[in-house]
Amino acid sequence: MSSSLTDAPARAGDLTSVVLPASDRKPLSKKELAADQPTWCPGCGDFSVLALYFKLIEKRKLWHEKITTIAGIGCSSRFPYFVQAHGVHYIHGRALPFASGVSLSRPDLHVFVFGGDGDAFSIGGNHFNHTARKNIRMTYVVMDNWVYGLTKKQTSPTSPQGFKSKTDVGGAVDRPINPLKQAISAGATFVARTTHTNPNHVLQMMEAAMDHDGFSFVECLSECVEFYEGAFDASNPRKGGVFNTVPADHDVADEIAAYKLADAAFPGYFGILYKASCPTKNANEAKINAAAQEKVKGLKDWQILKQTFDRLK
Ligand SMILES: Cc1ncc(C[n+]2csc(CCOP(=O)(O)OP(=O)(O)O)c2C)c(N)n1
Ligand code: SF4
Ligand SMILES: [Mg+2]
Repeated sequence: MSSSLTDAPARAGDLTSVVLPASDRKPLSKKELAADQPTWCPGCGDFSVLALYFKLIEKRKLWHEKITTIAGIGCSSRFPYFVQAHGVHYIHGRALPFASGVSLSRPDLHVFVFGGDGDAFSIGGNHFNHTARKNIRMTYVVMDNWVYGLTKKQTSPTSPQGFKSKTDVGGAVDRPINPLKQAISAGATFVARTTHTNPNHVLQMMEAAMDHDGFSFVECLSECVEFYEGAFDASNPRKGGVFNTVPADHDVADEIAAYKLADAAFPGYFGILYKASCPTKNANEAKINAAAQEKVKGLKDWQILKQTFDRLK
């Protein structure tokens, strides 16, 4: 691939070769990328994730037409509204199926999905497992605040036991899910964890996730200052907590070792826990499509249709 619009690694089927090389275009600025005034509460962790997404786009010289930002419903899922590029604010819990269609049909795009813990693991839980196991190429950043923010404080699948909410007035009784363990066991090929209070780390994780050829999942702790203030203080050195990075000798290809790290009690570990190389659904489907097209090479549409009808006789 010679003249890509971006400096990011070229991908199979890249459609950008007819457009000006990246060096002939000015990098996008935050001003050009920022759309609308974010409607999040002052101090919400989601601001930091958005700012770092802009930084990522600027740094990697991704042009408007080469990225798509997709989300479901929730405070965090308002994300695409605030990005001046193609994007979709879709149905609660259904961002991943929508993103899968985009990813499989447009191999030249970087597909980013943002959303909340409720969107990802409650109503969207099944989609999460299947998108992970199918290894569909996209980056999924879950802004985990351990609560339903938009609907004003209900228990979420990641709320710890004892958390008092409108749905558990006496404290949450059910055991929370562990997003990292769930991602690893579902078959995600890239699993990382970060927190909005460490901007450099967020950028590093999003960049590594973007470069992964497959389904890359990043759990980003993002505090809801309105309904779960202080939830992540134990992971924030500025609040007396500890920010432990994944040990330097951890083998990211070792699934069992990753699972053990993911199981550590809060504040746990931050960084890339797991990374595996395995064929994507994108690559597998591209092969099937190429083989099918080879069979009808040179035929007109009506001849292909006729062949199909003849087979049905
Ligand atoms: C089908 C459907 N069910 C329920 C809702 C109501 N609803 C909107 S957002 C939300 C949960 C939001 O929590 P989360 O995904 O954690 O995002 P946050 O607001 O915390 O960022 C719910 C239950 C909805 N919009 N659509
Ligand atoms: S309610 Fe919570 S998650 Fe929603 S914008 Fe406010 S602080 Fe952020
Ligand atoms: Mg939430």
